[in-house]
Amino acid sequence: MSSNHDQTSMIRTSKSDPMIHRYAKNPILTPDDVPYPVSTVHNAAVVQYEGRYIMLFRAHLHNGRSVIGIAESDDGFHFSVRSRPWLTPADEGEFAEYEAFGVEDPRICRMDDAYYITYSAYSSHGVRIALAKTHDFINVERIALITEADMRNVVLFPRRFDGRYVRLDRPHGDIAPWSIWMSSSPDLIHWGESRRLIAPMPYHWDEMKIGPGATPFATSRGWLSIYHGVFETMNGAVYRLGVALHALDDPARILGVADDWILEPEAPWERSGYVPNVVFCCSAVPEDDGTVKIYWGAADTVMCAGTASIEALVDMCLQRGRPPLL
Ligand code: BMA
Repeated sequence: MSSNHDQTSMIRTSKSDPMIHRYAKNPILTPDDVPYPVSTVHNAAVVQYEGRYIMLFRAHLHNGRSVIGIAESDDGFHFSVRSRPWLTPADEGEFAEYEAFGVEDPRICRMDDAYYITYSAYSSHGVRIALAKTHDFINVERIALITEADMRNVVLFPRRFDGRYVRLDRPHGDIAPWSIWMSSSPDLIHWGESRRLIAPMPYHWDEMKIGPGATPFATSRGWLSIYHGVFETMNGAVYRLGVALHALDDPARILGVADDWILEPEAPWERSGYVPNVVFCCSAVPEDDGTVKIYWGAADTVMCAGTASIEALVDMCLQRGRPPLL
């Protein structure tokens, strides 16, 4: 057996030994668990807060527009939903104009004892990203709209680099394939120094488009970033998850992008639902035991969770990589 084969088998073997071990009682949250009328529960962000887990999830109301609900858990798998949505479209000012069609796909980043939330704000002007902040997951303060239209999937890094905040973002224009970009800011409000970091790879599982997923987290060998990639088939798009590693001191430097996906729609509730064949990740929670809990929306209808070995994900980026840009 070659050493390369050894590495491969250590990283990933078969469907019976996958990169992400699905929680046995998936889905972990469904519309039936929500005490107000919703038709979906998906694309949720989870963080640890005061020894518990908080989930901010997206839910479609019965008018087709999305709000953000909140749920809490002791173990990261059993969540109970609070009686009212946590973030609904603003009813006055600039945010009201840009959130009129709904708020979607939150990501949470803990930094400086605050929890920052980036979310998609939809309106007749298009979709752009808004930034909000909370200290207690009760009160929430909107800070700024931090992109123009045609931007989704913004995740913040949880520290500054040379004094600047850094985010991964995903502009969607007409010319270049939809890719993962990076921008930086002195104050979280004004962003620039944008550059393209990782592009979809032609004739690959993510050839149609990619976008940031979970808030990146630090490992001893780099920032681990779980992203989504999309392949267009004769039967519609398939959303899968991939993983990339960024240098600890400079996240613009990509150390590896795993060639294979780490999760694809397999379970019945991932293959059918509101939008079939979708696994879409907005958060990952690293644990002290070397595992990471990964959360994904399944078929834009329910929430699922699984665990993975952090070392195995890092190995996959470094040992079975592909070029970030072509
Ligand atoms: C993307 C976003 C996500 C959604 C996904 C699959 O473009 O709209 O919110 O989960 O499509 O439908």
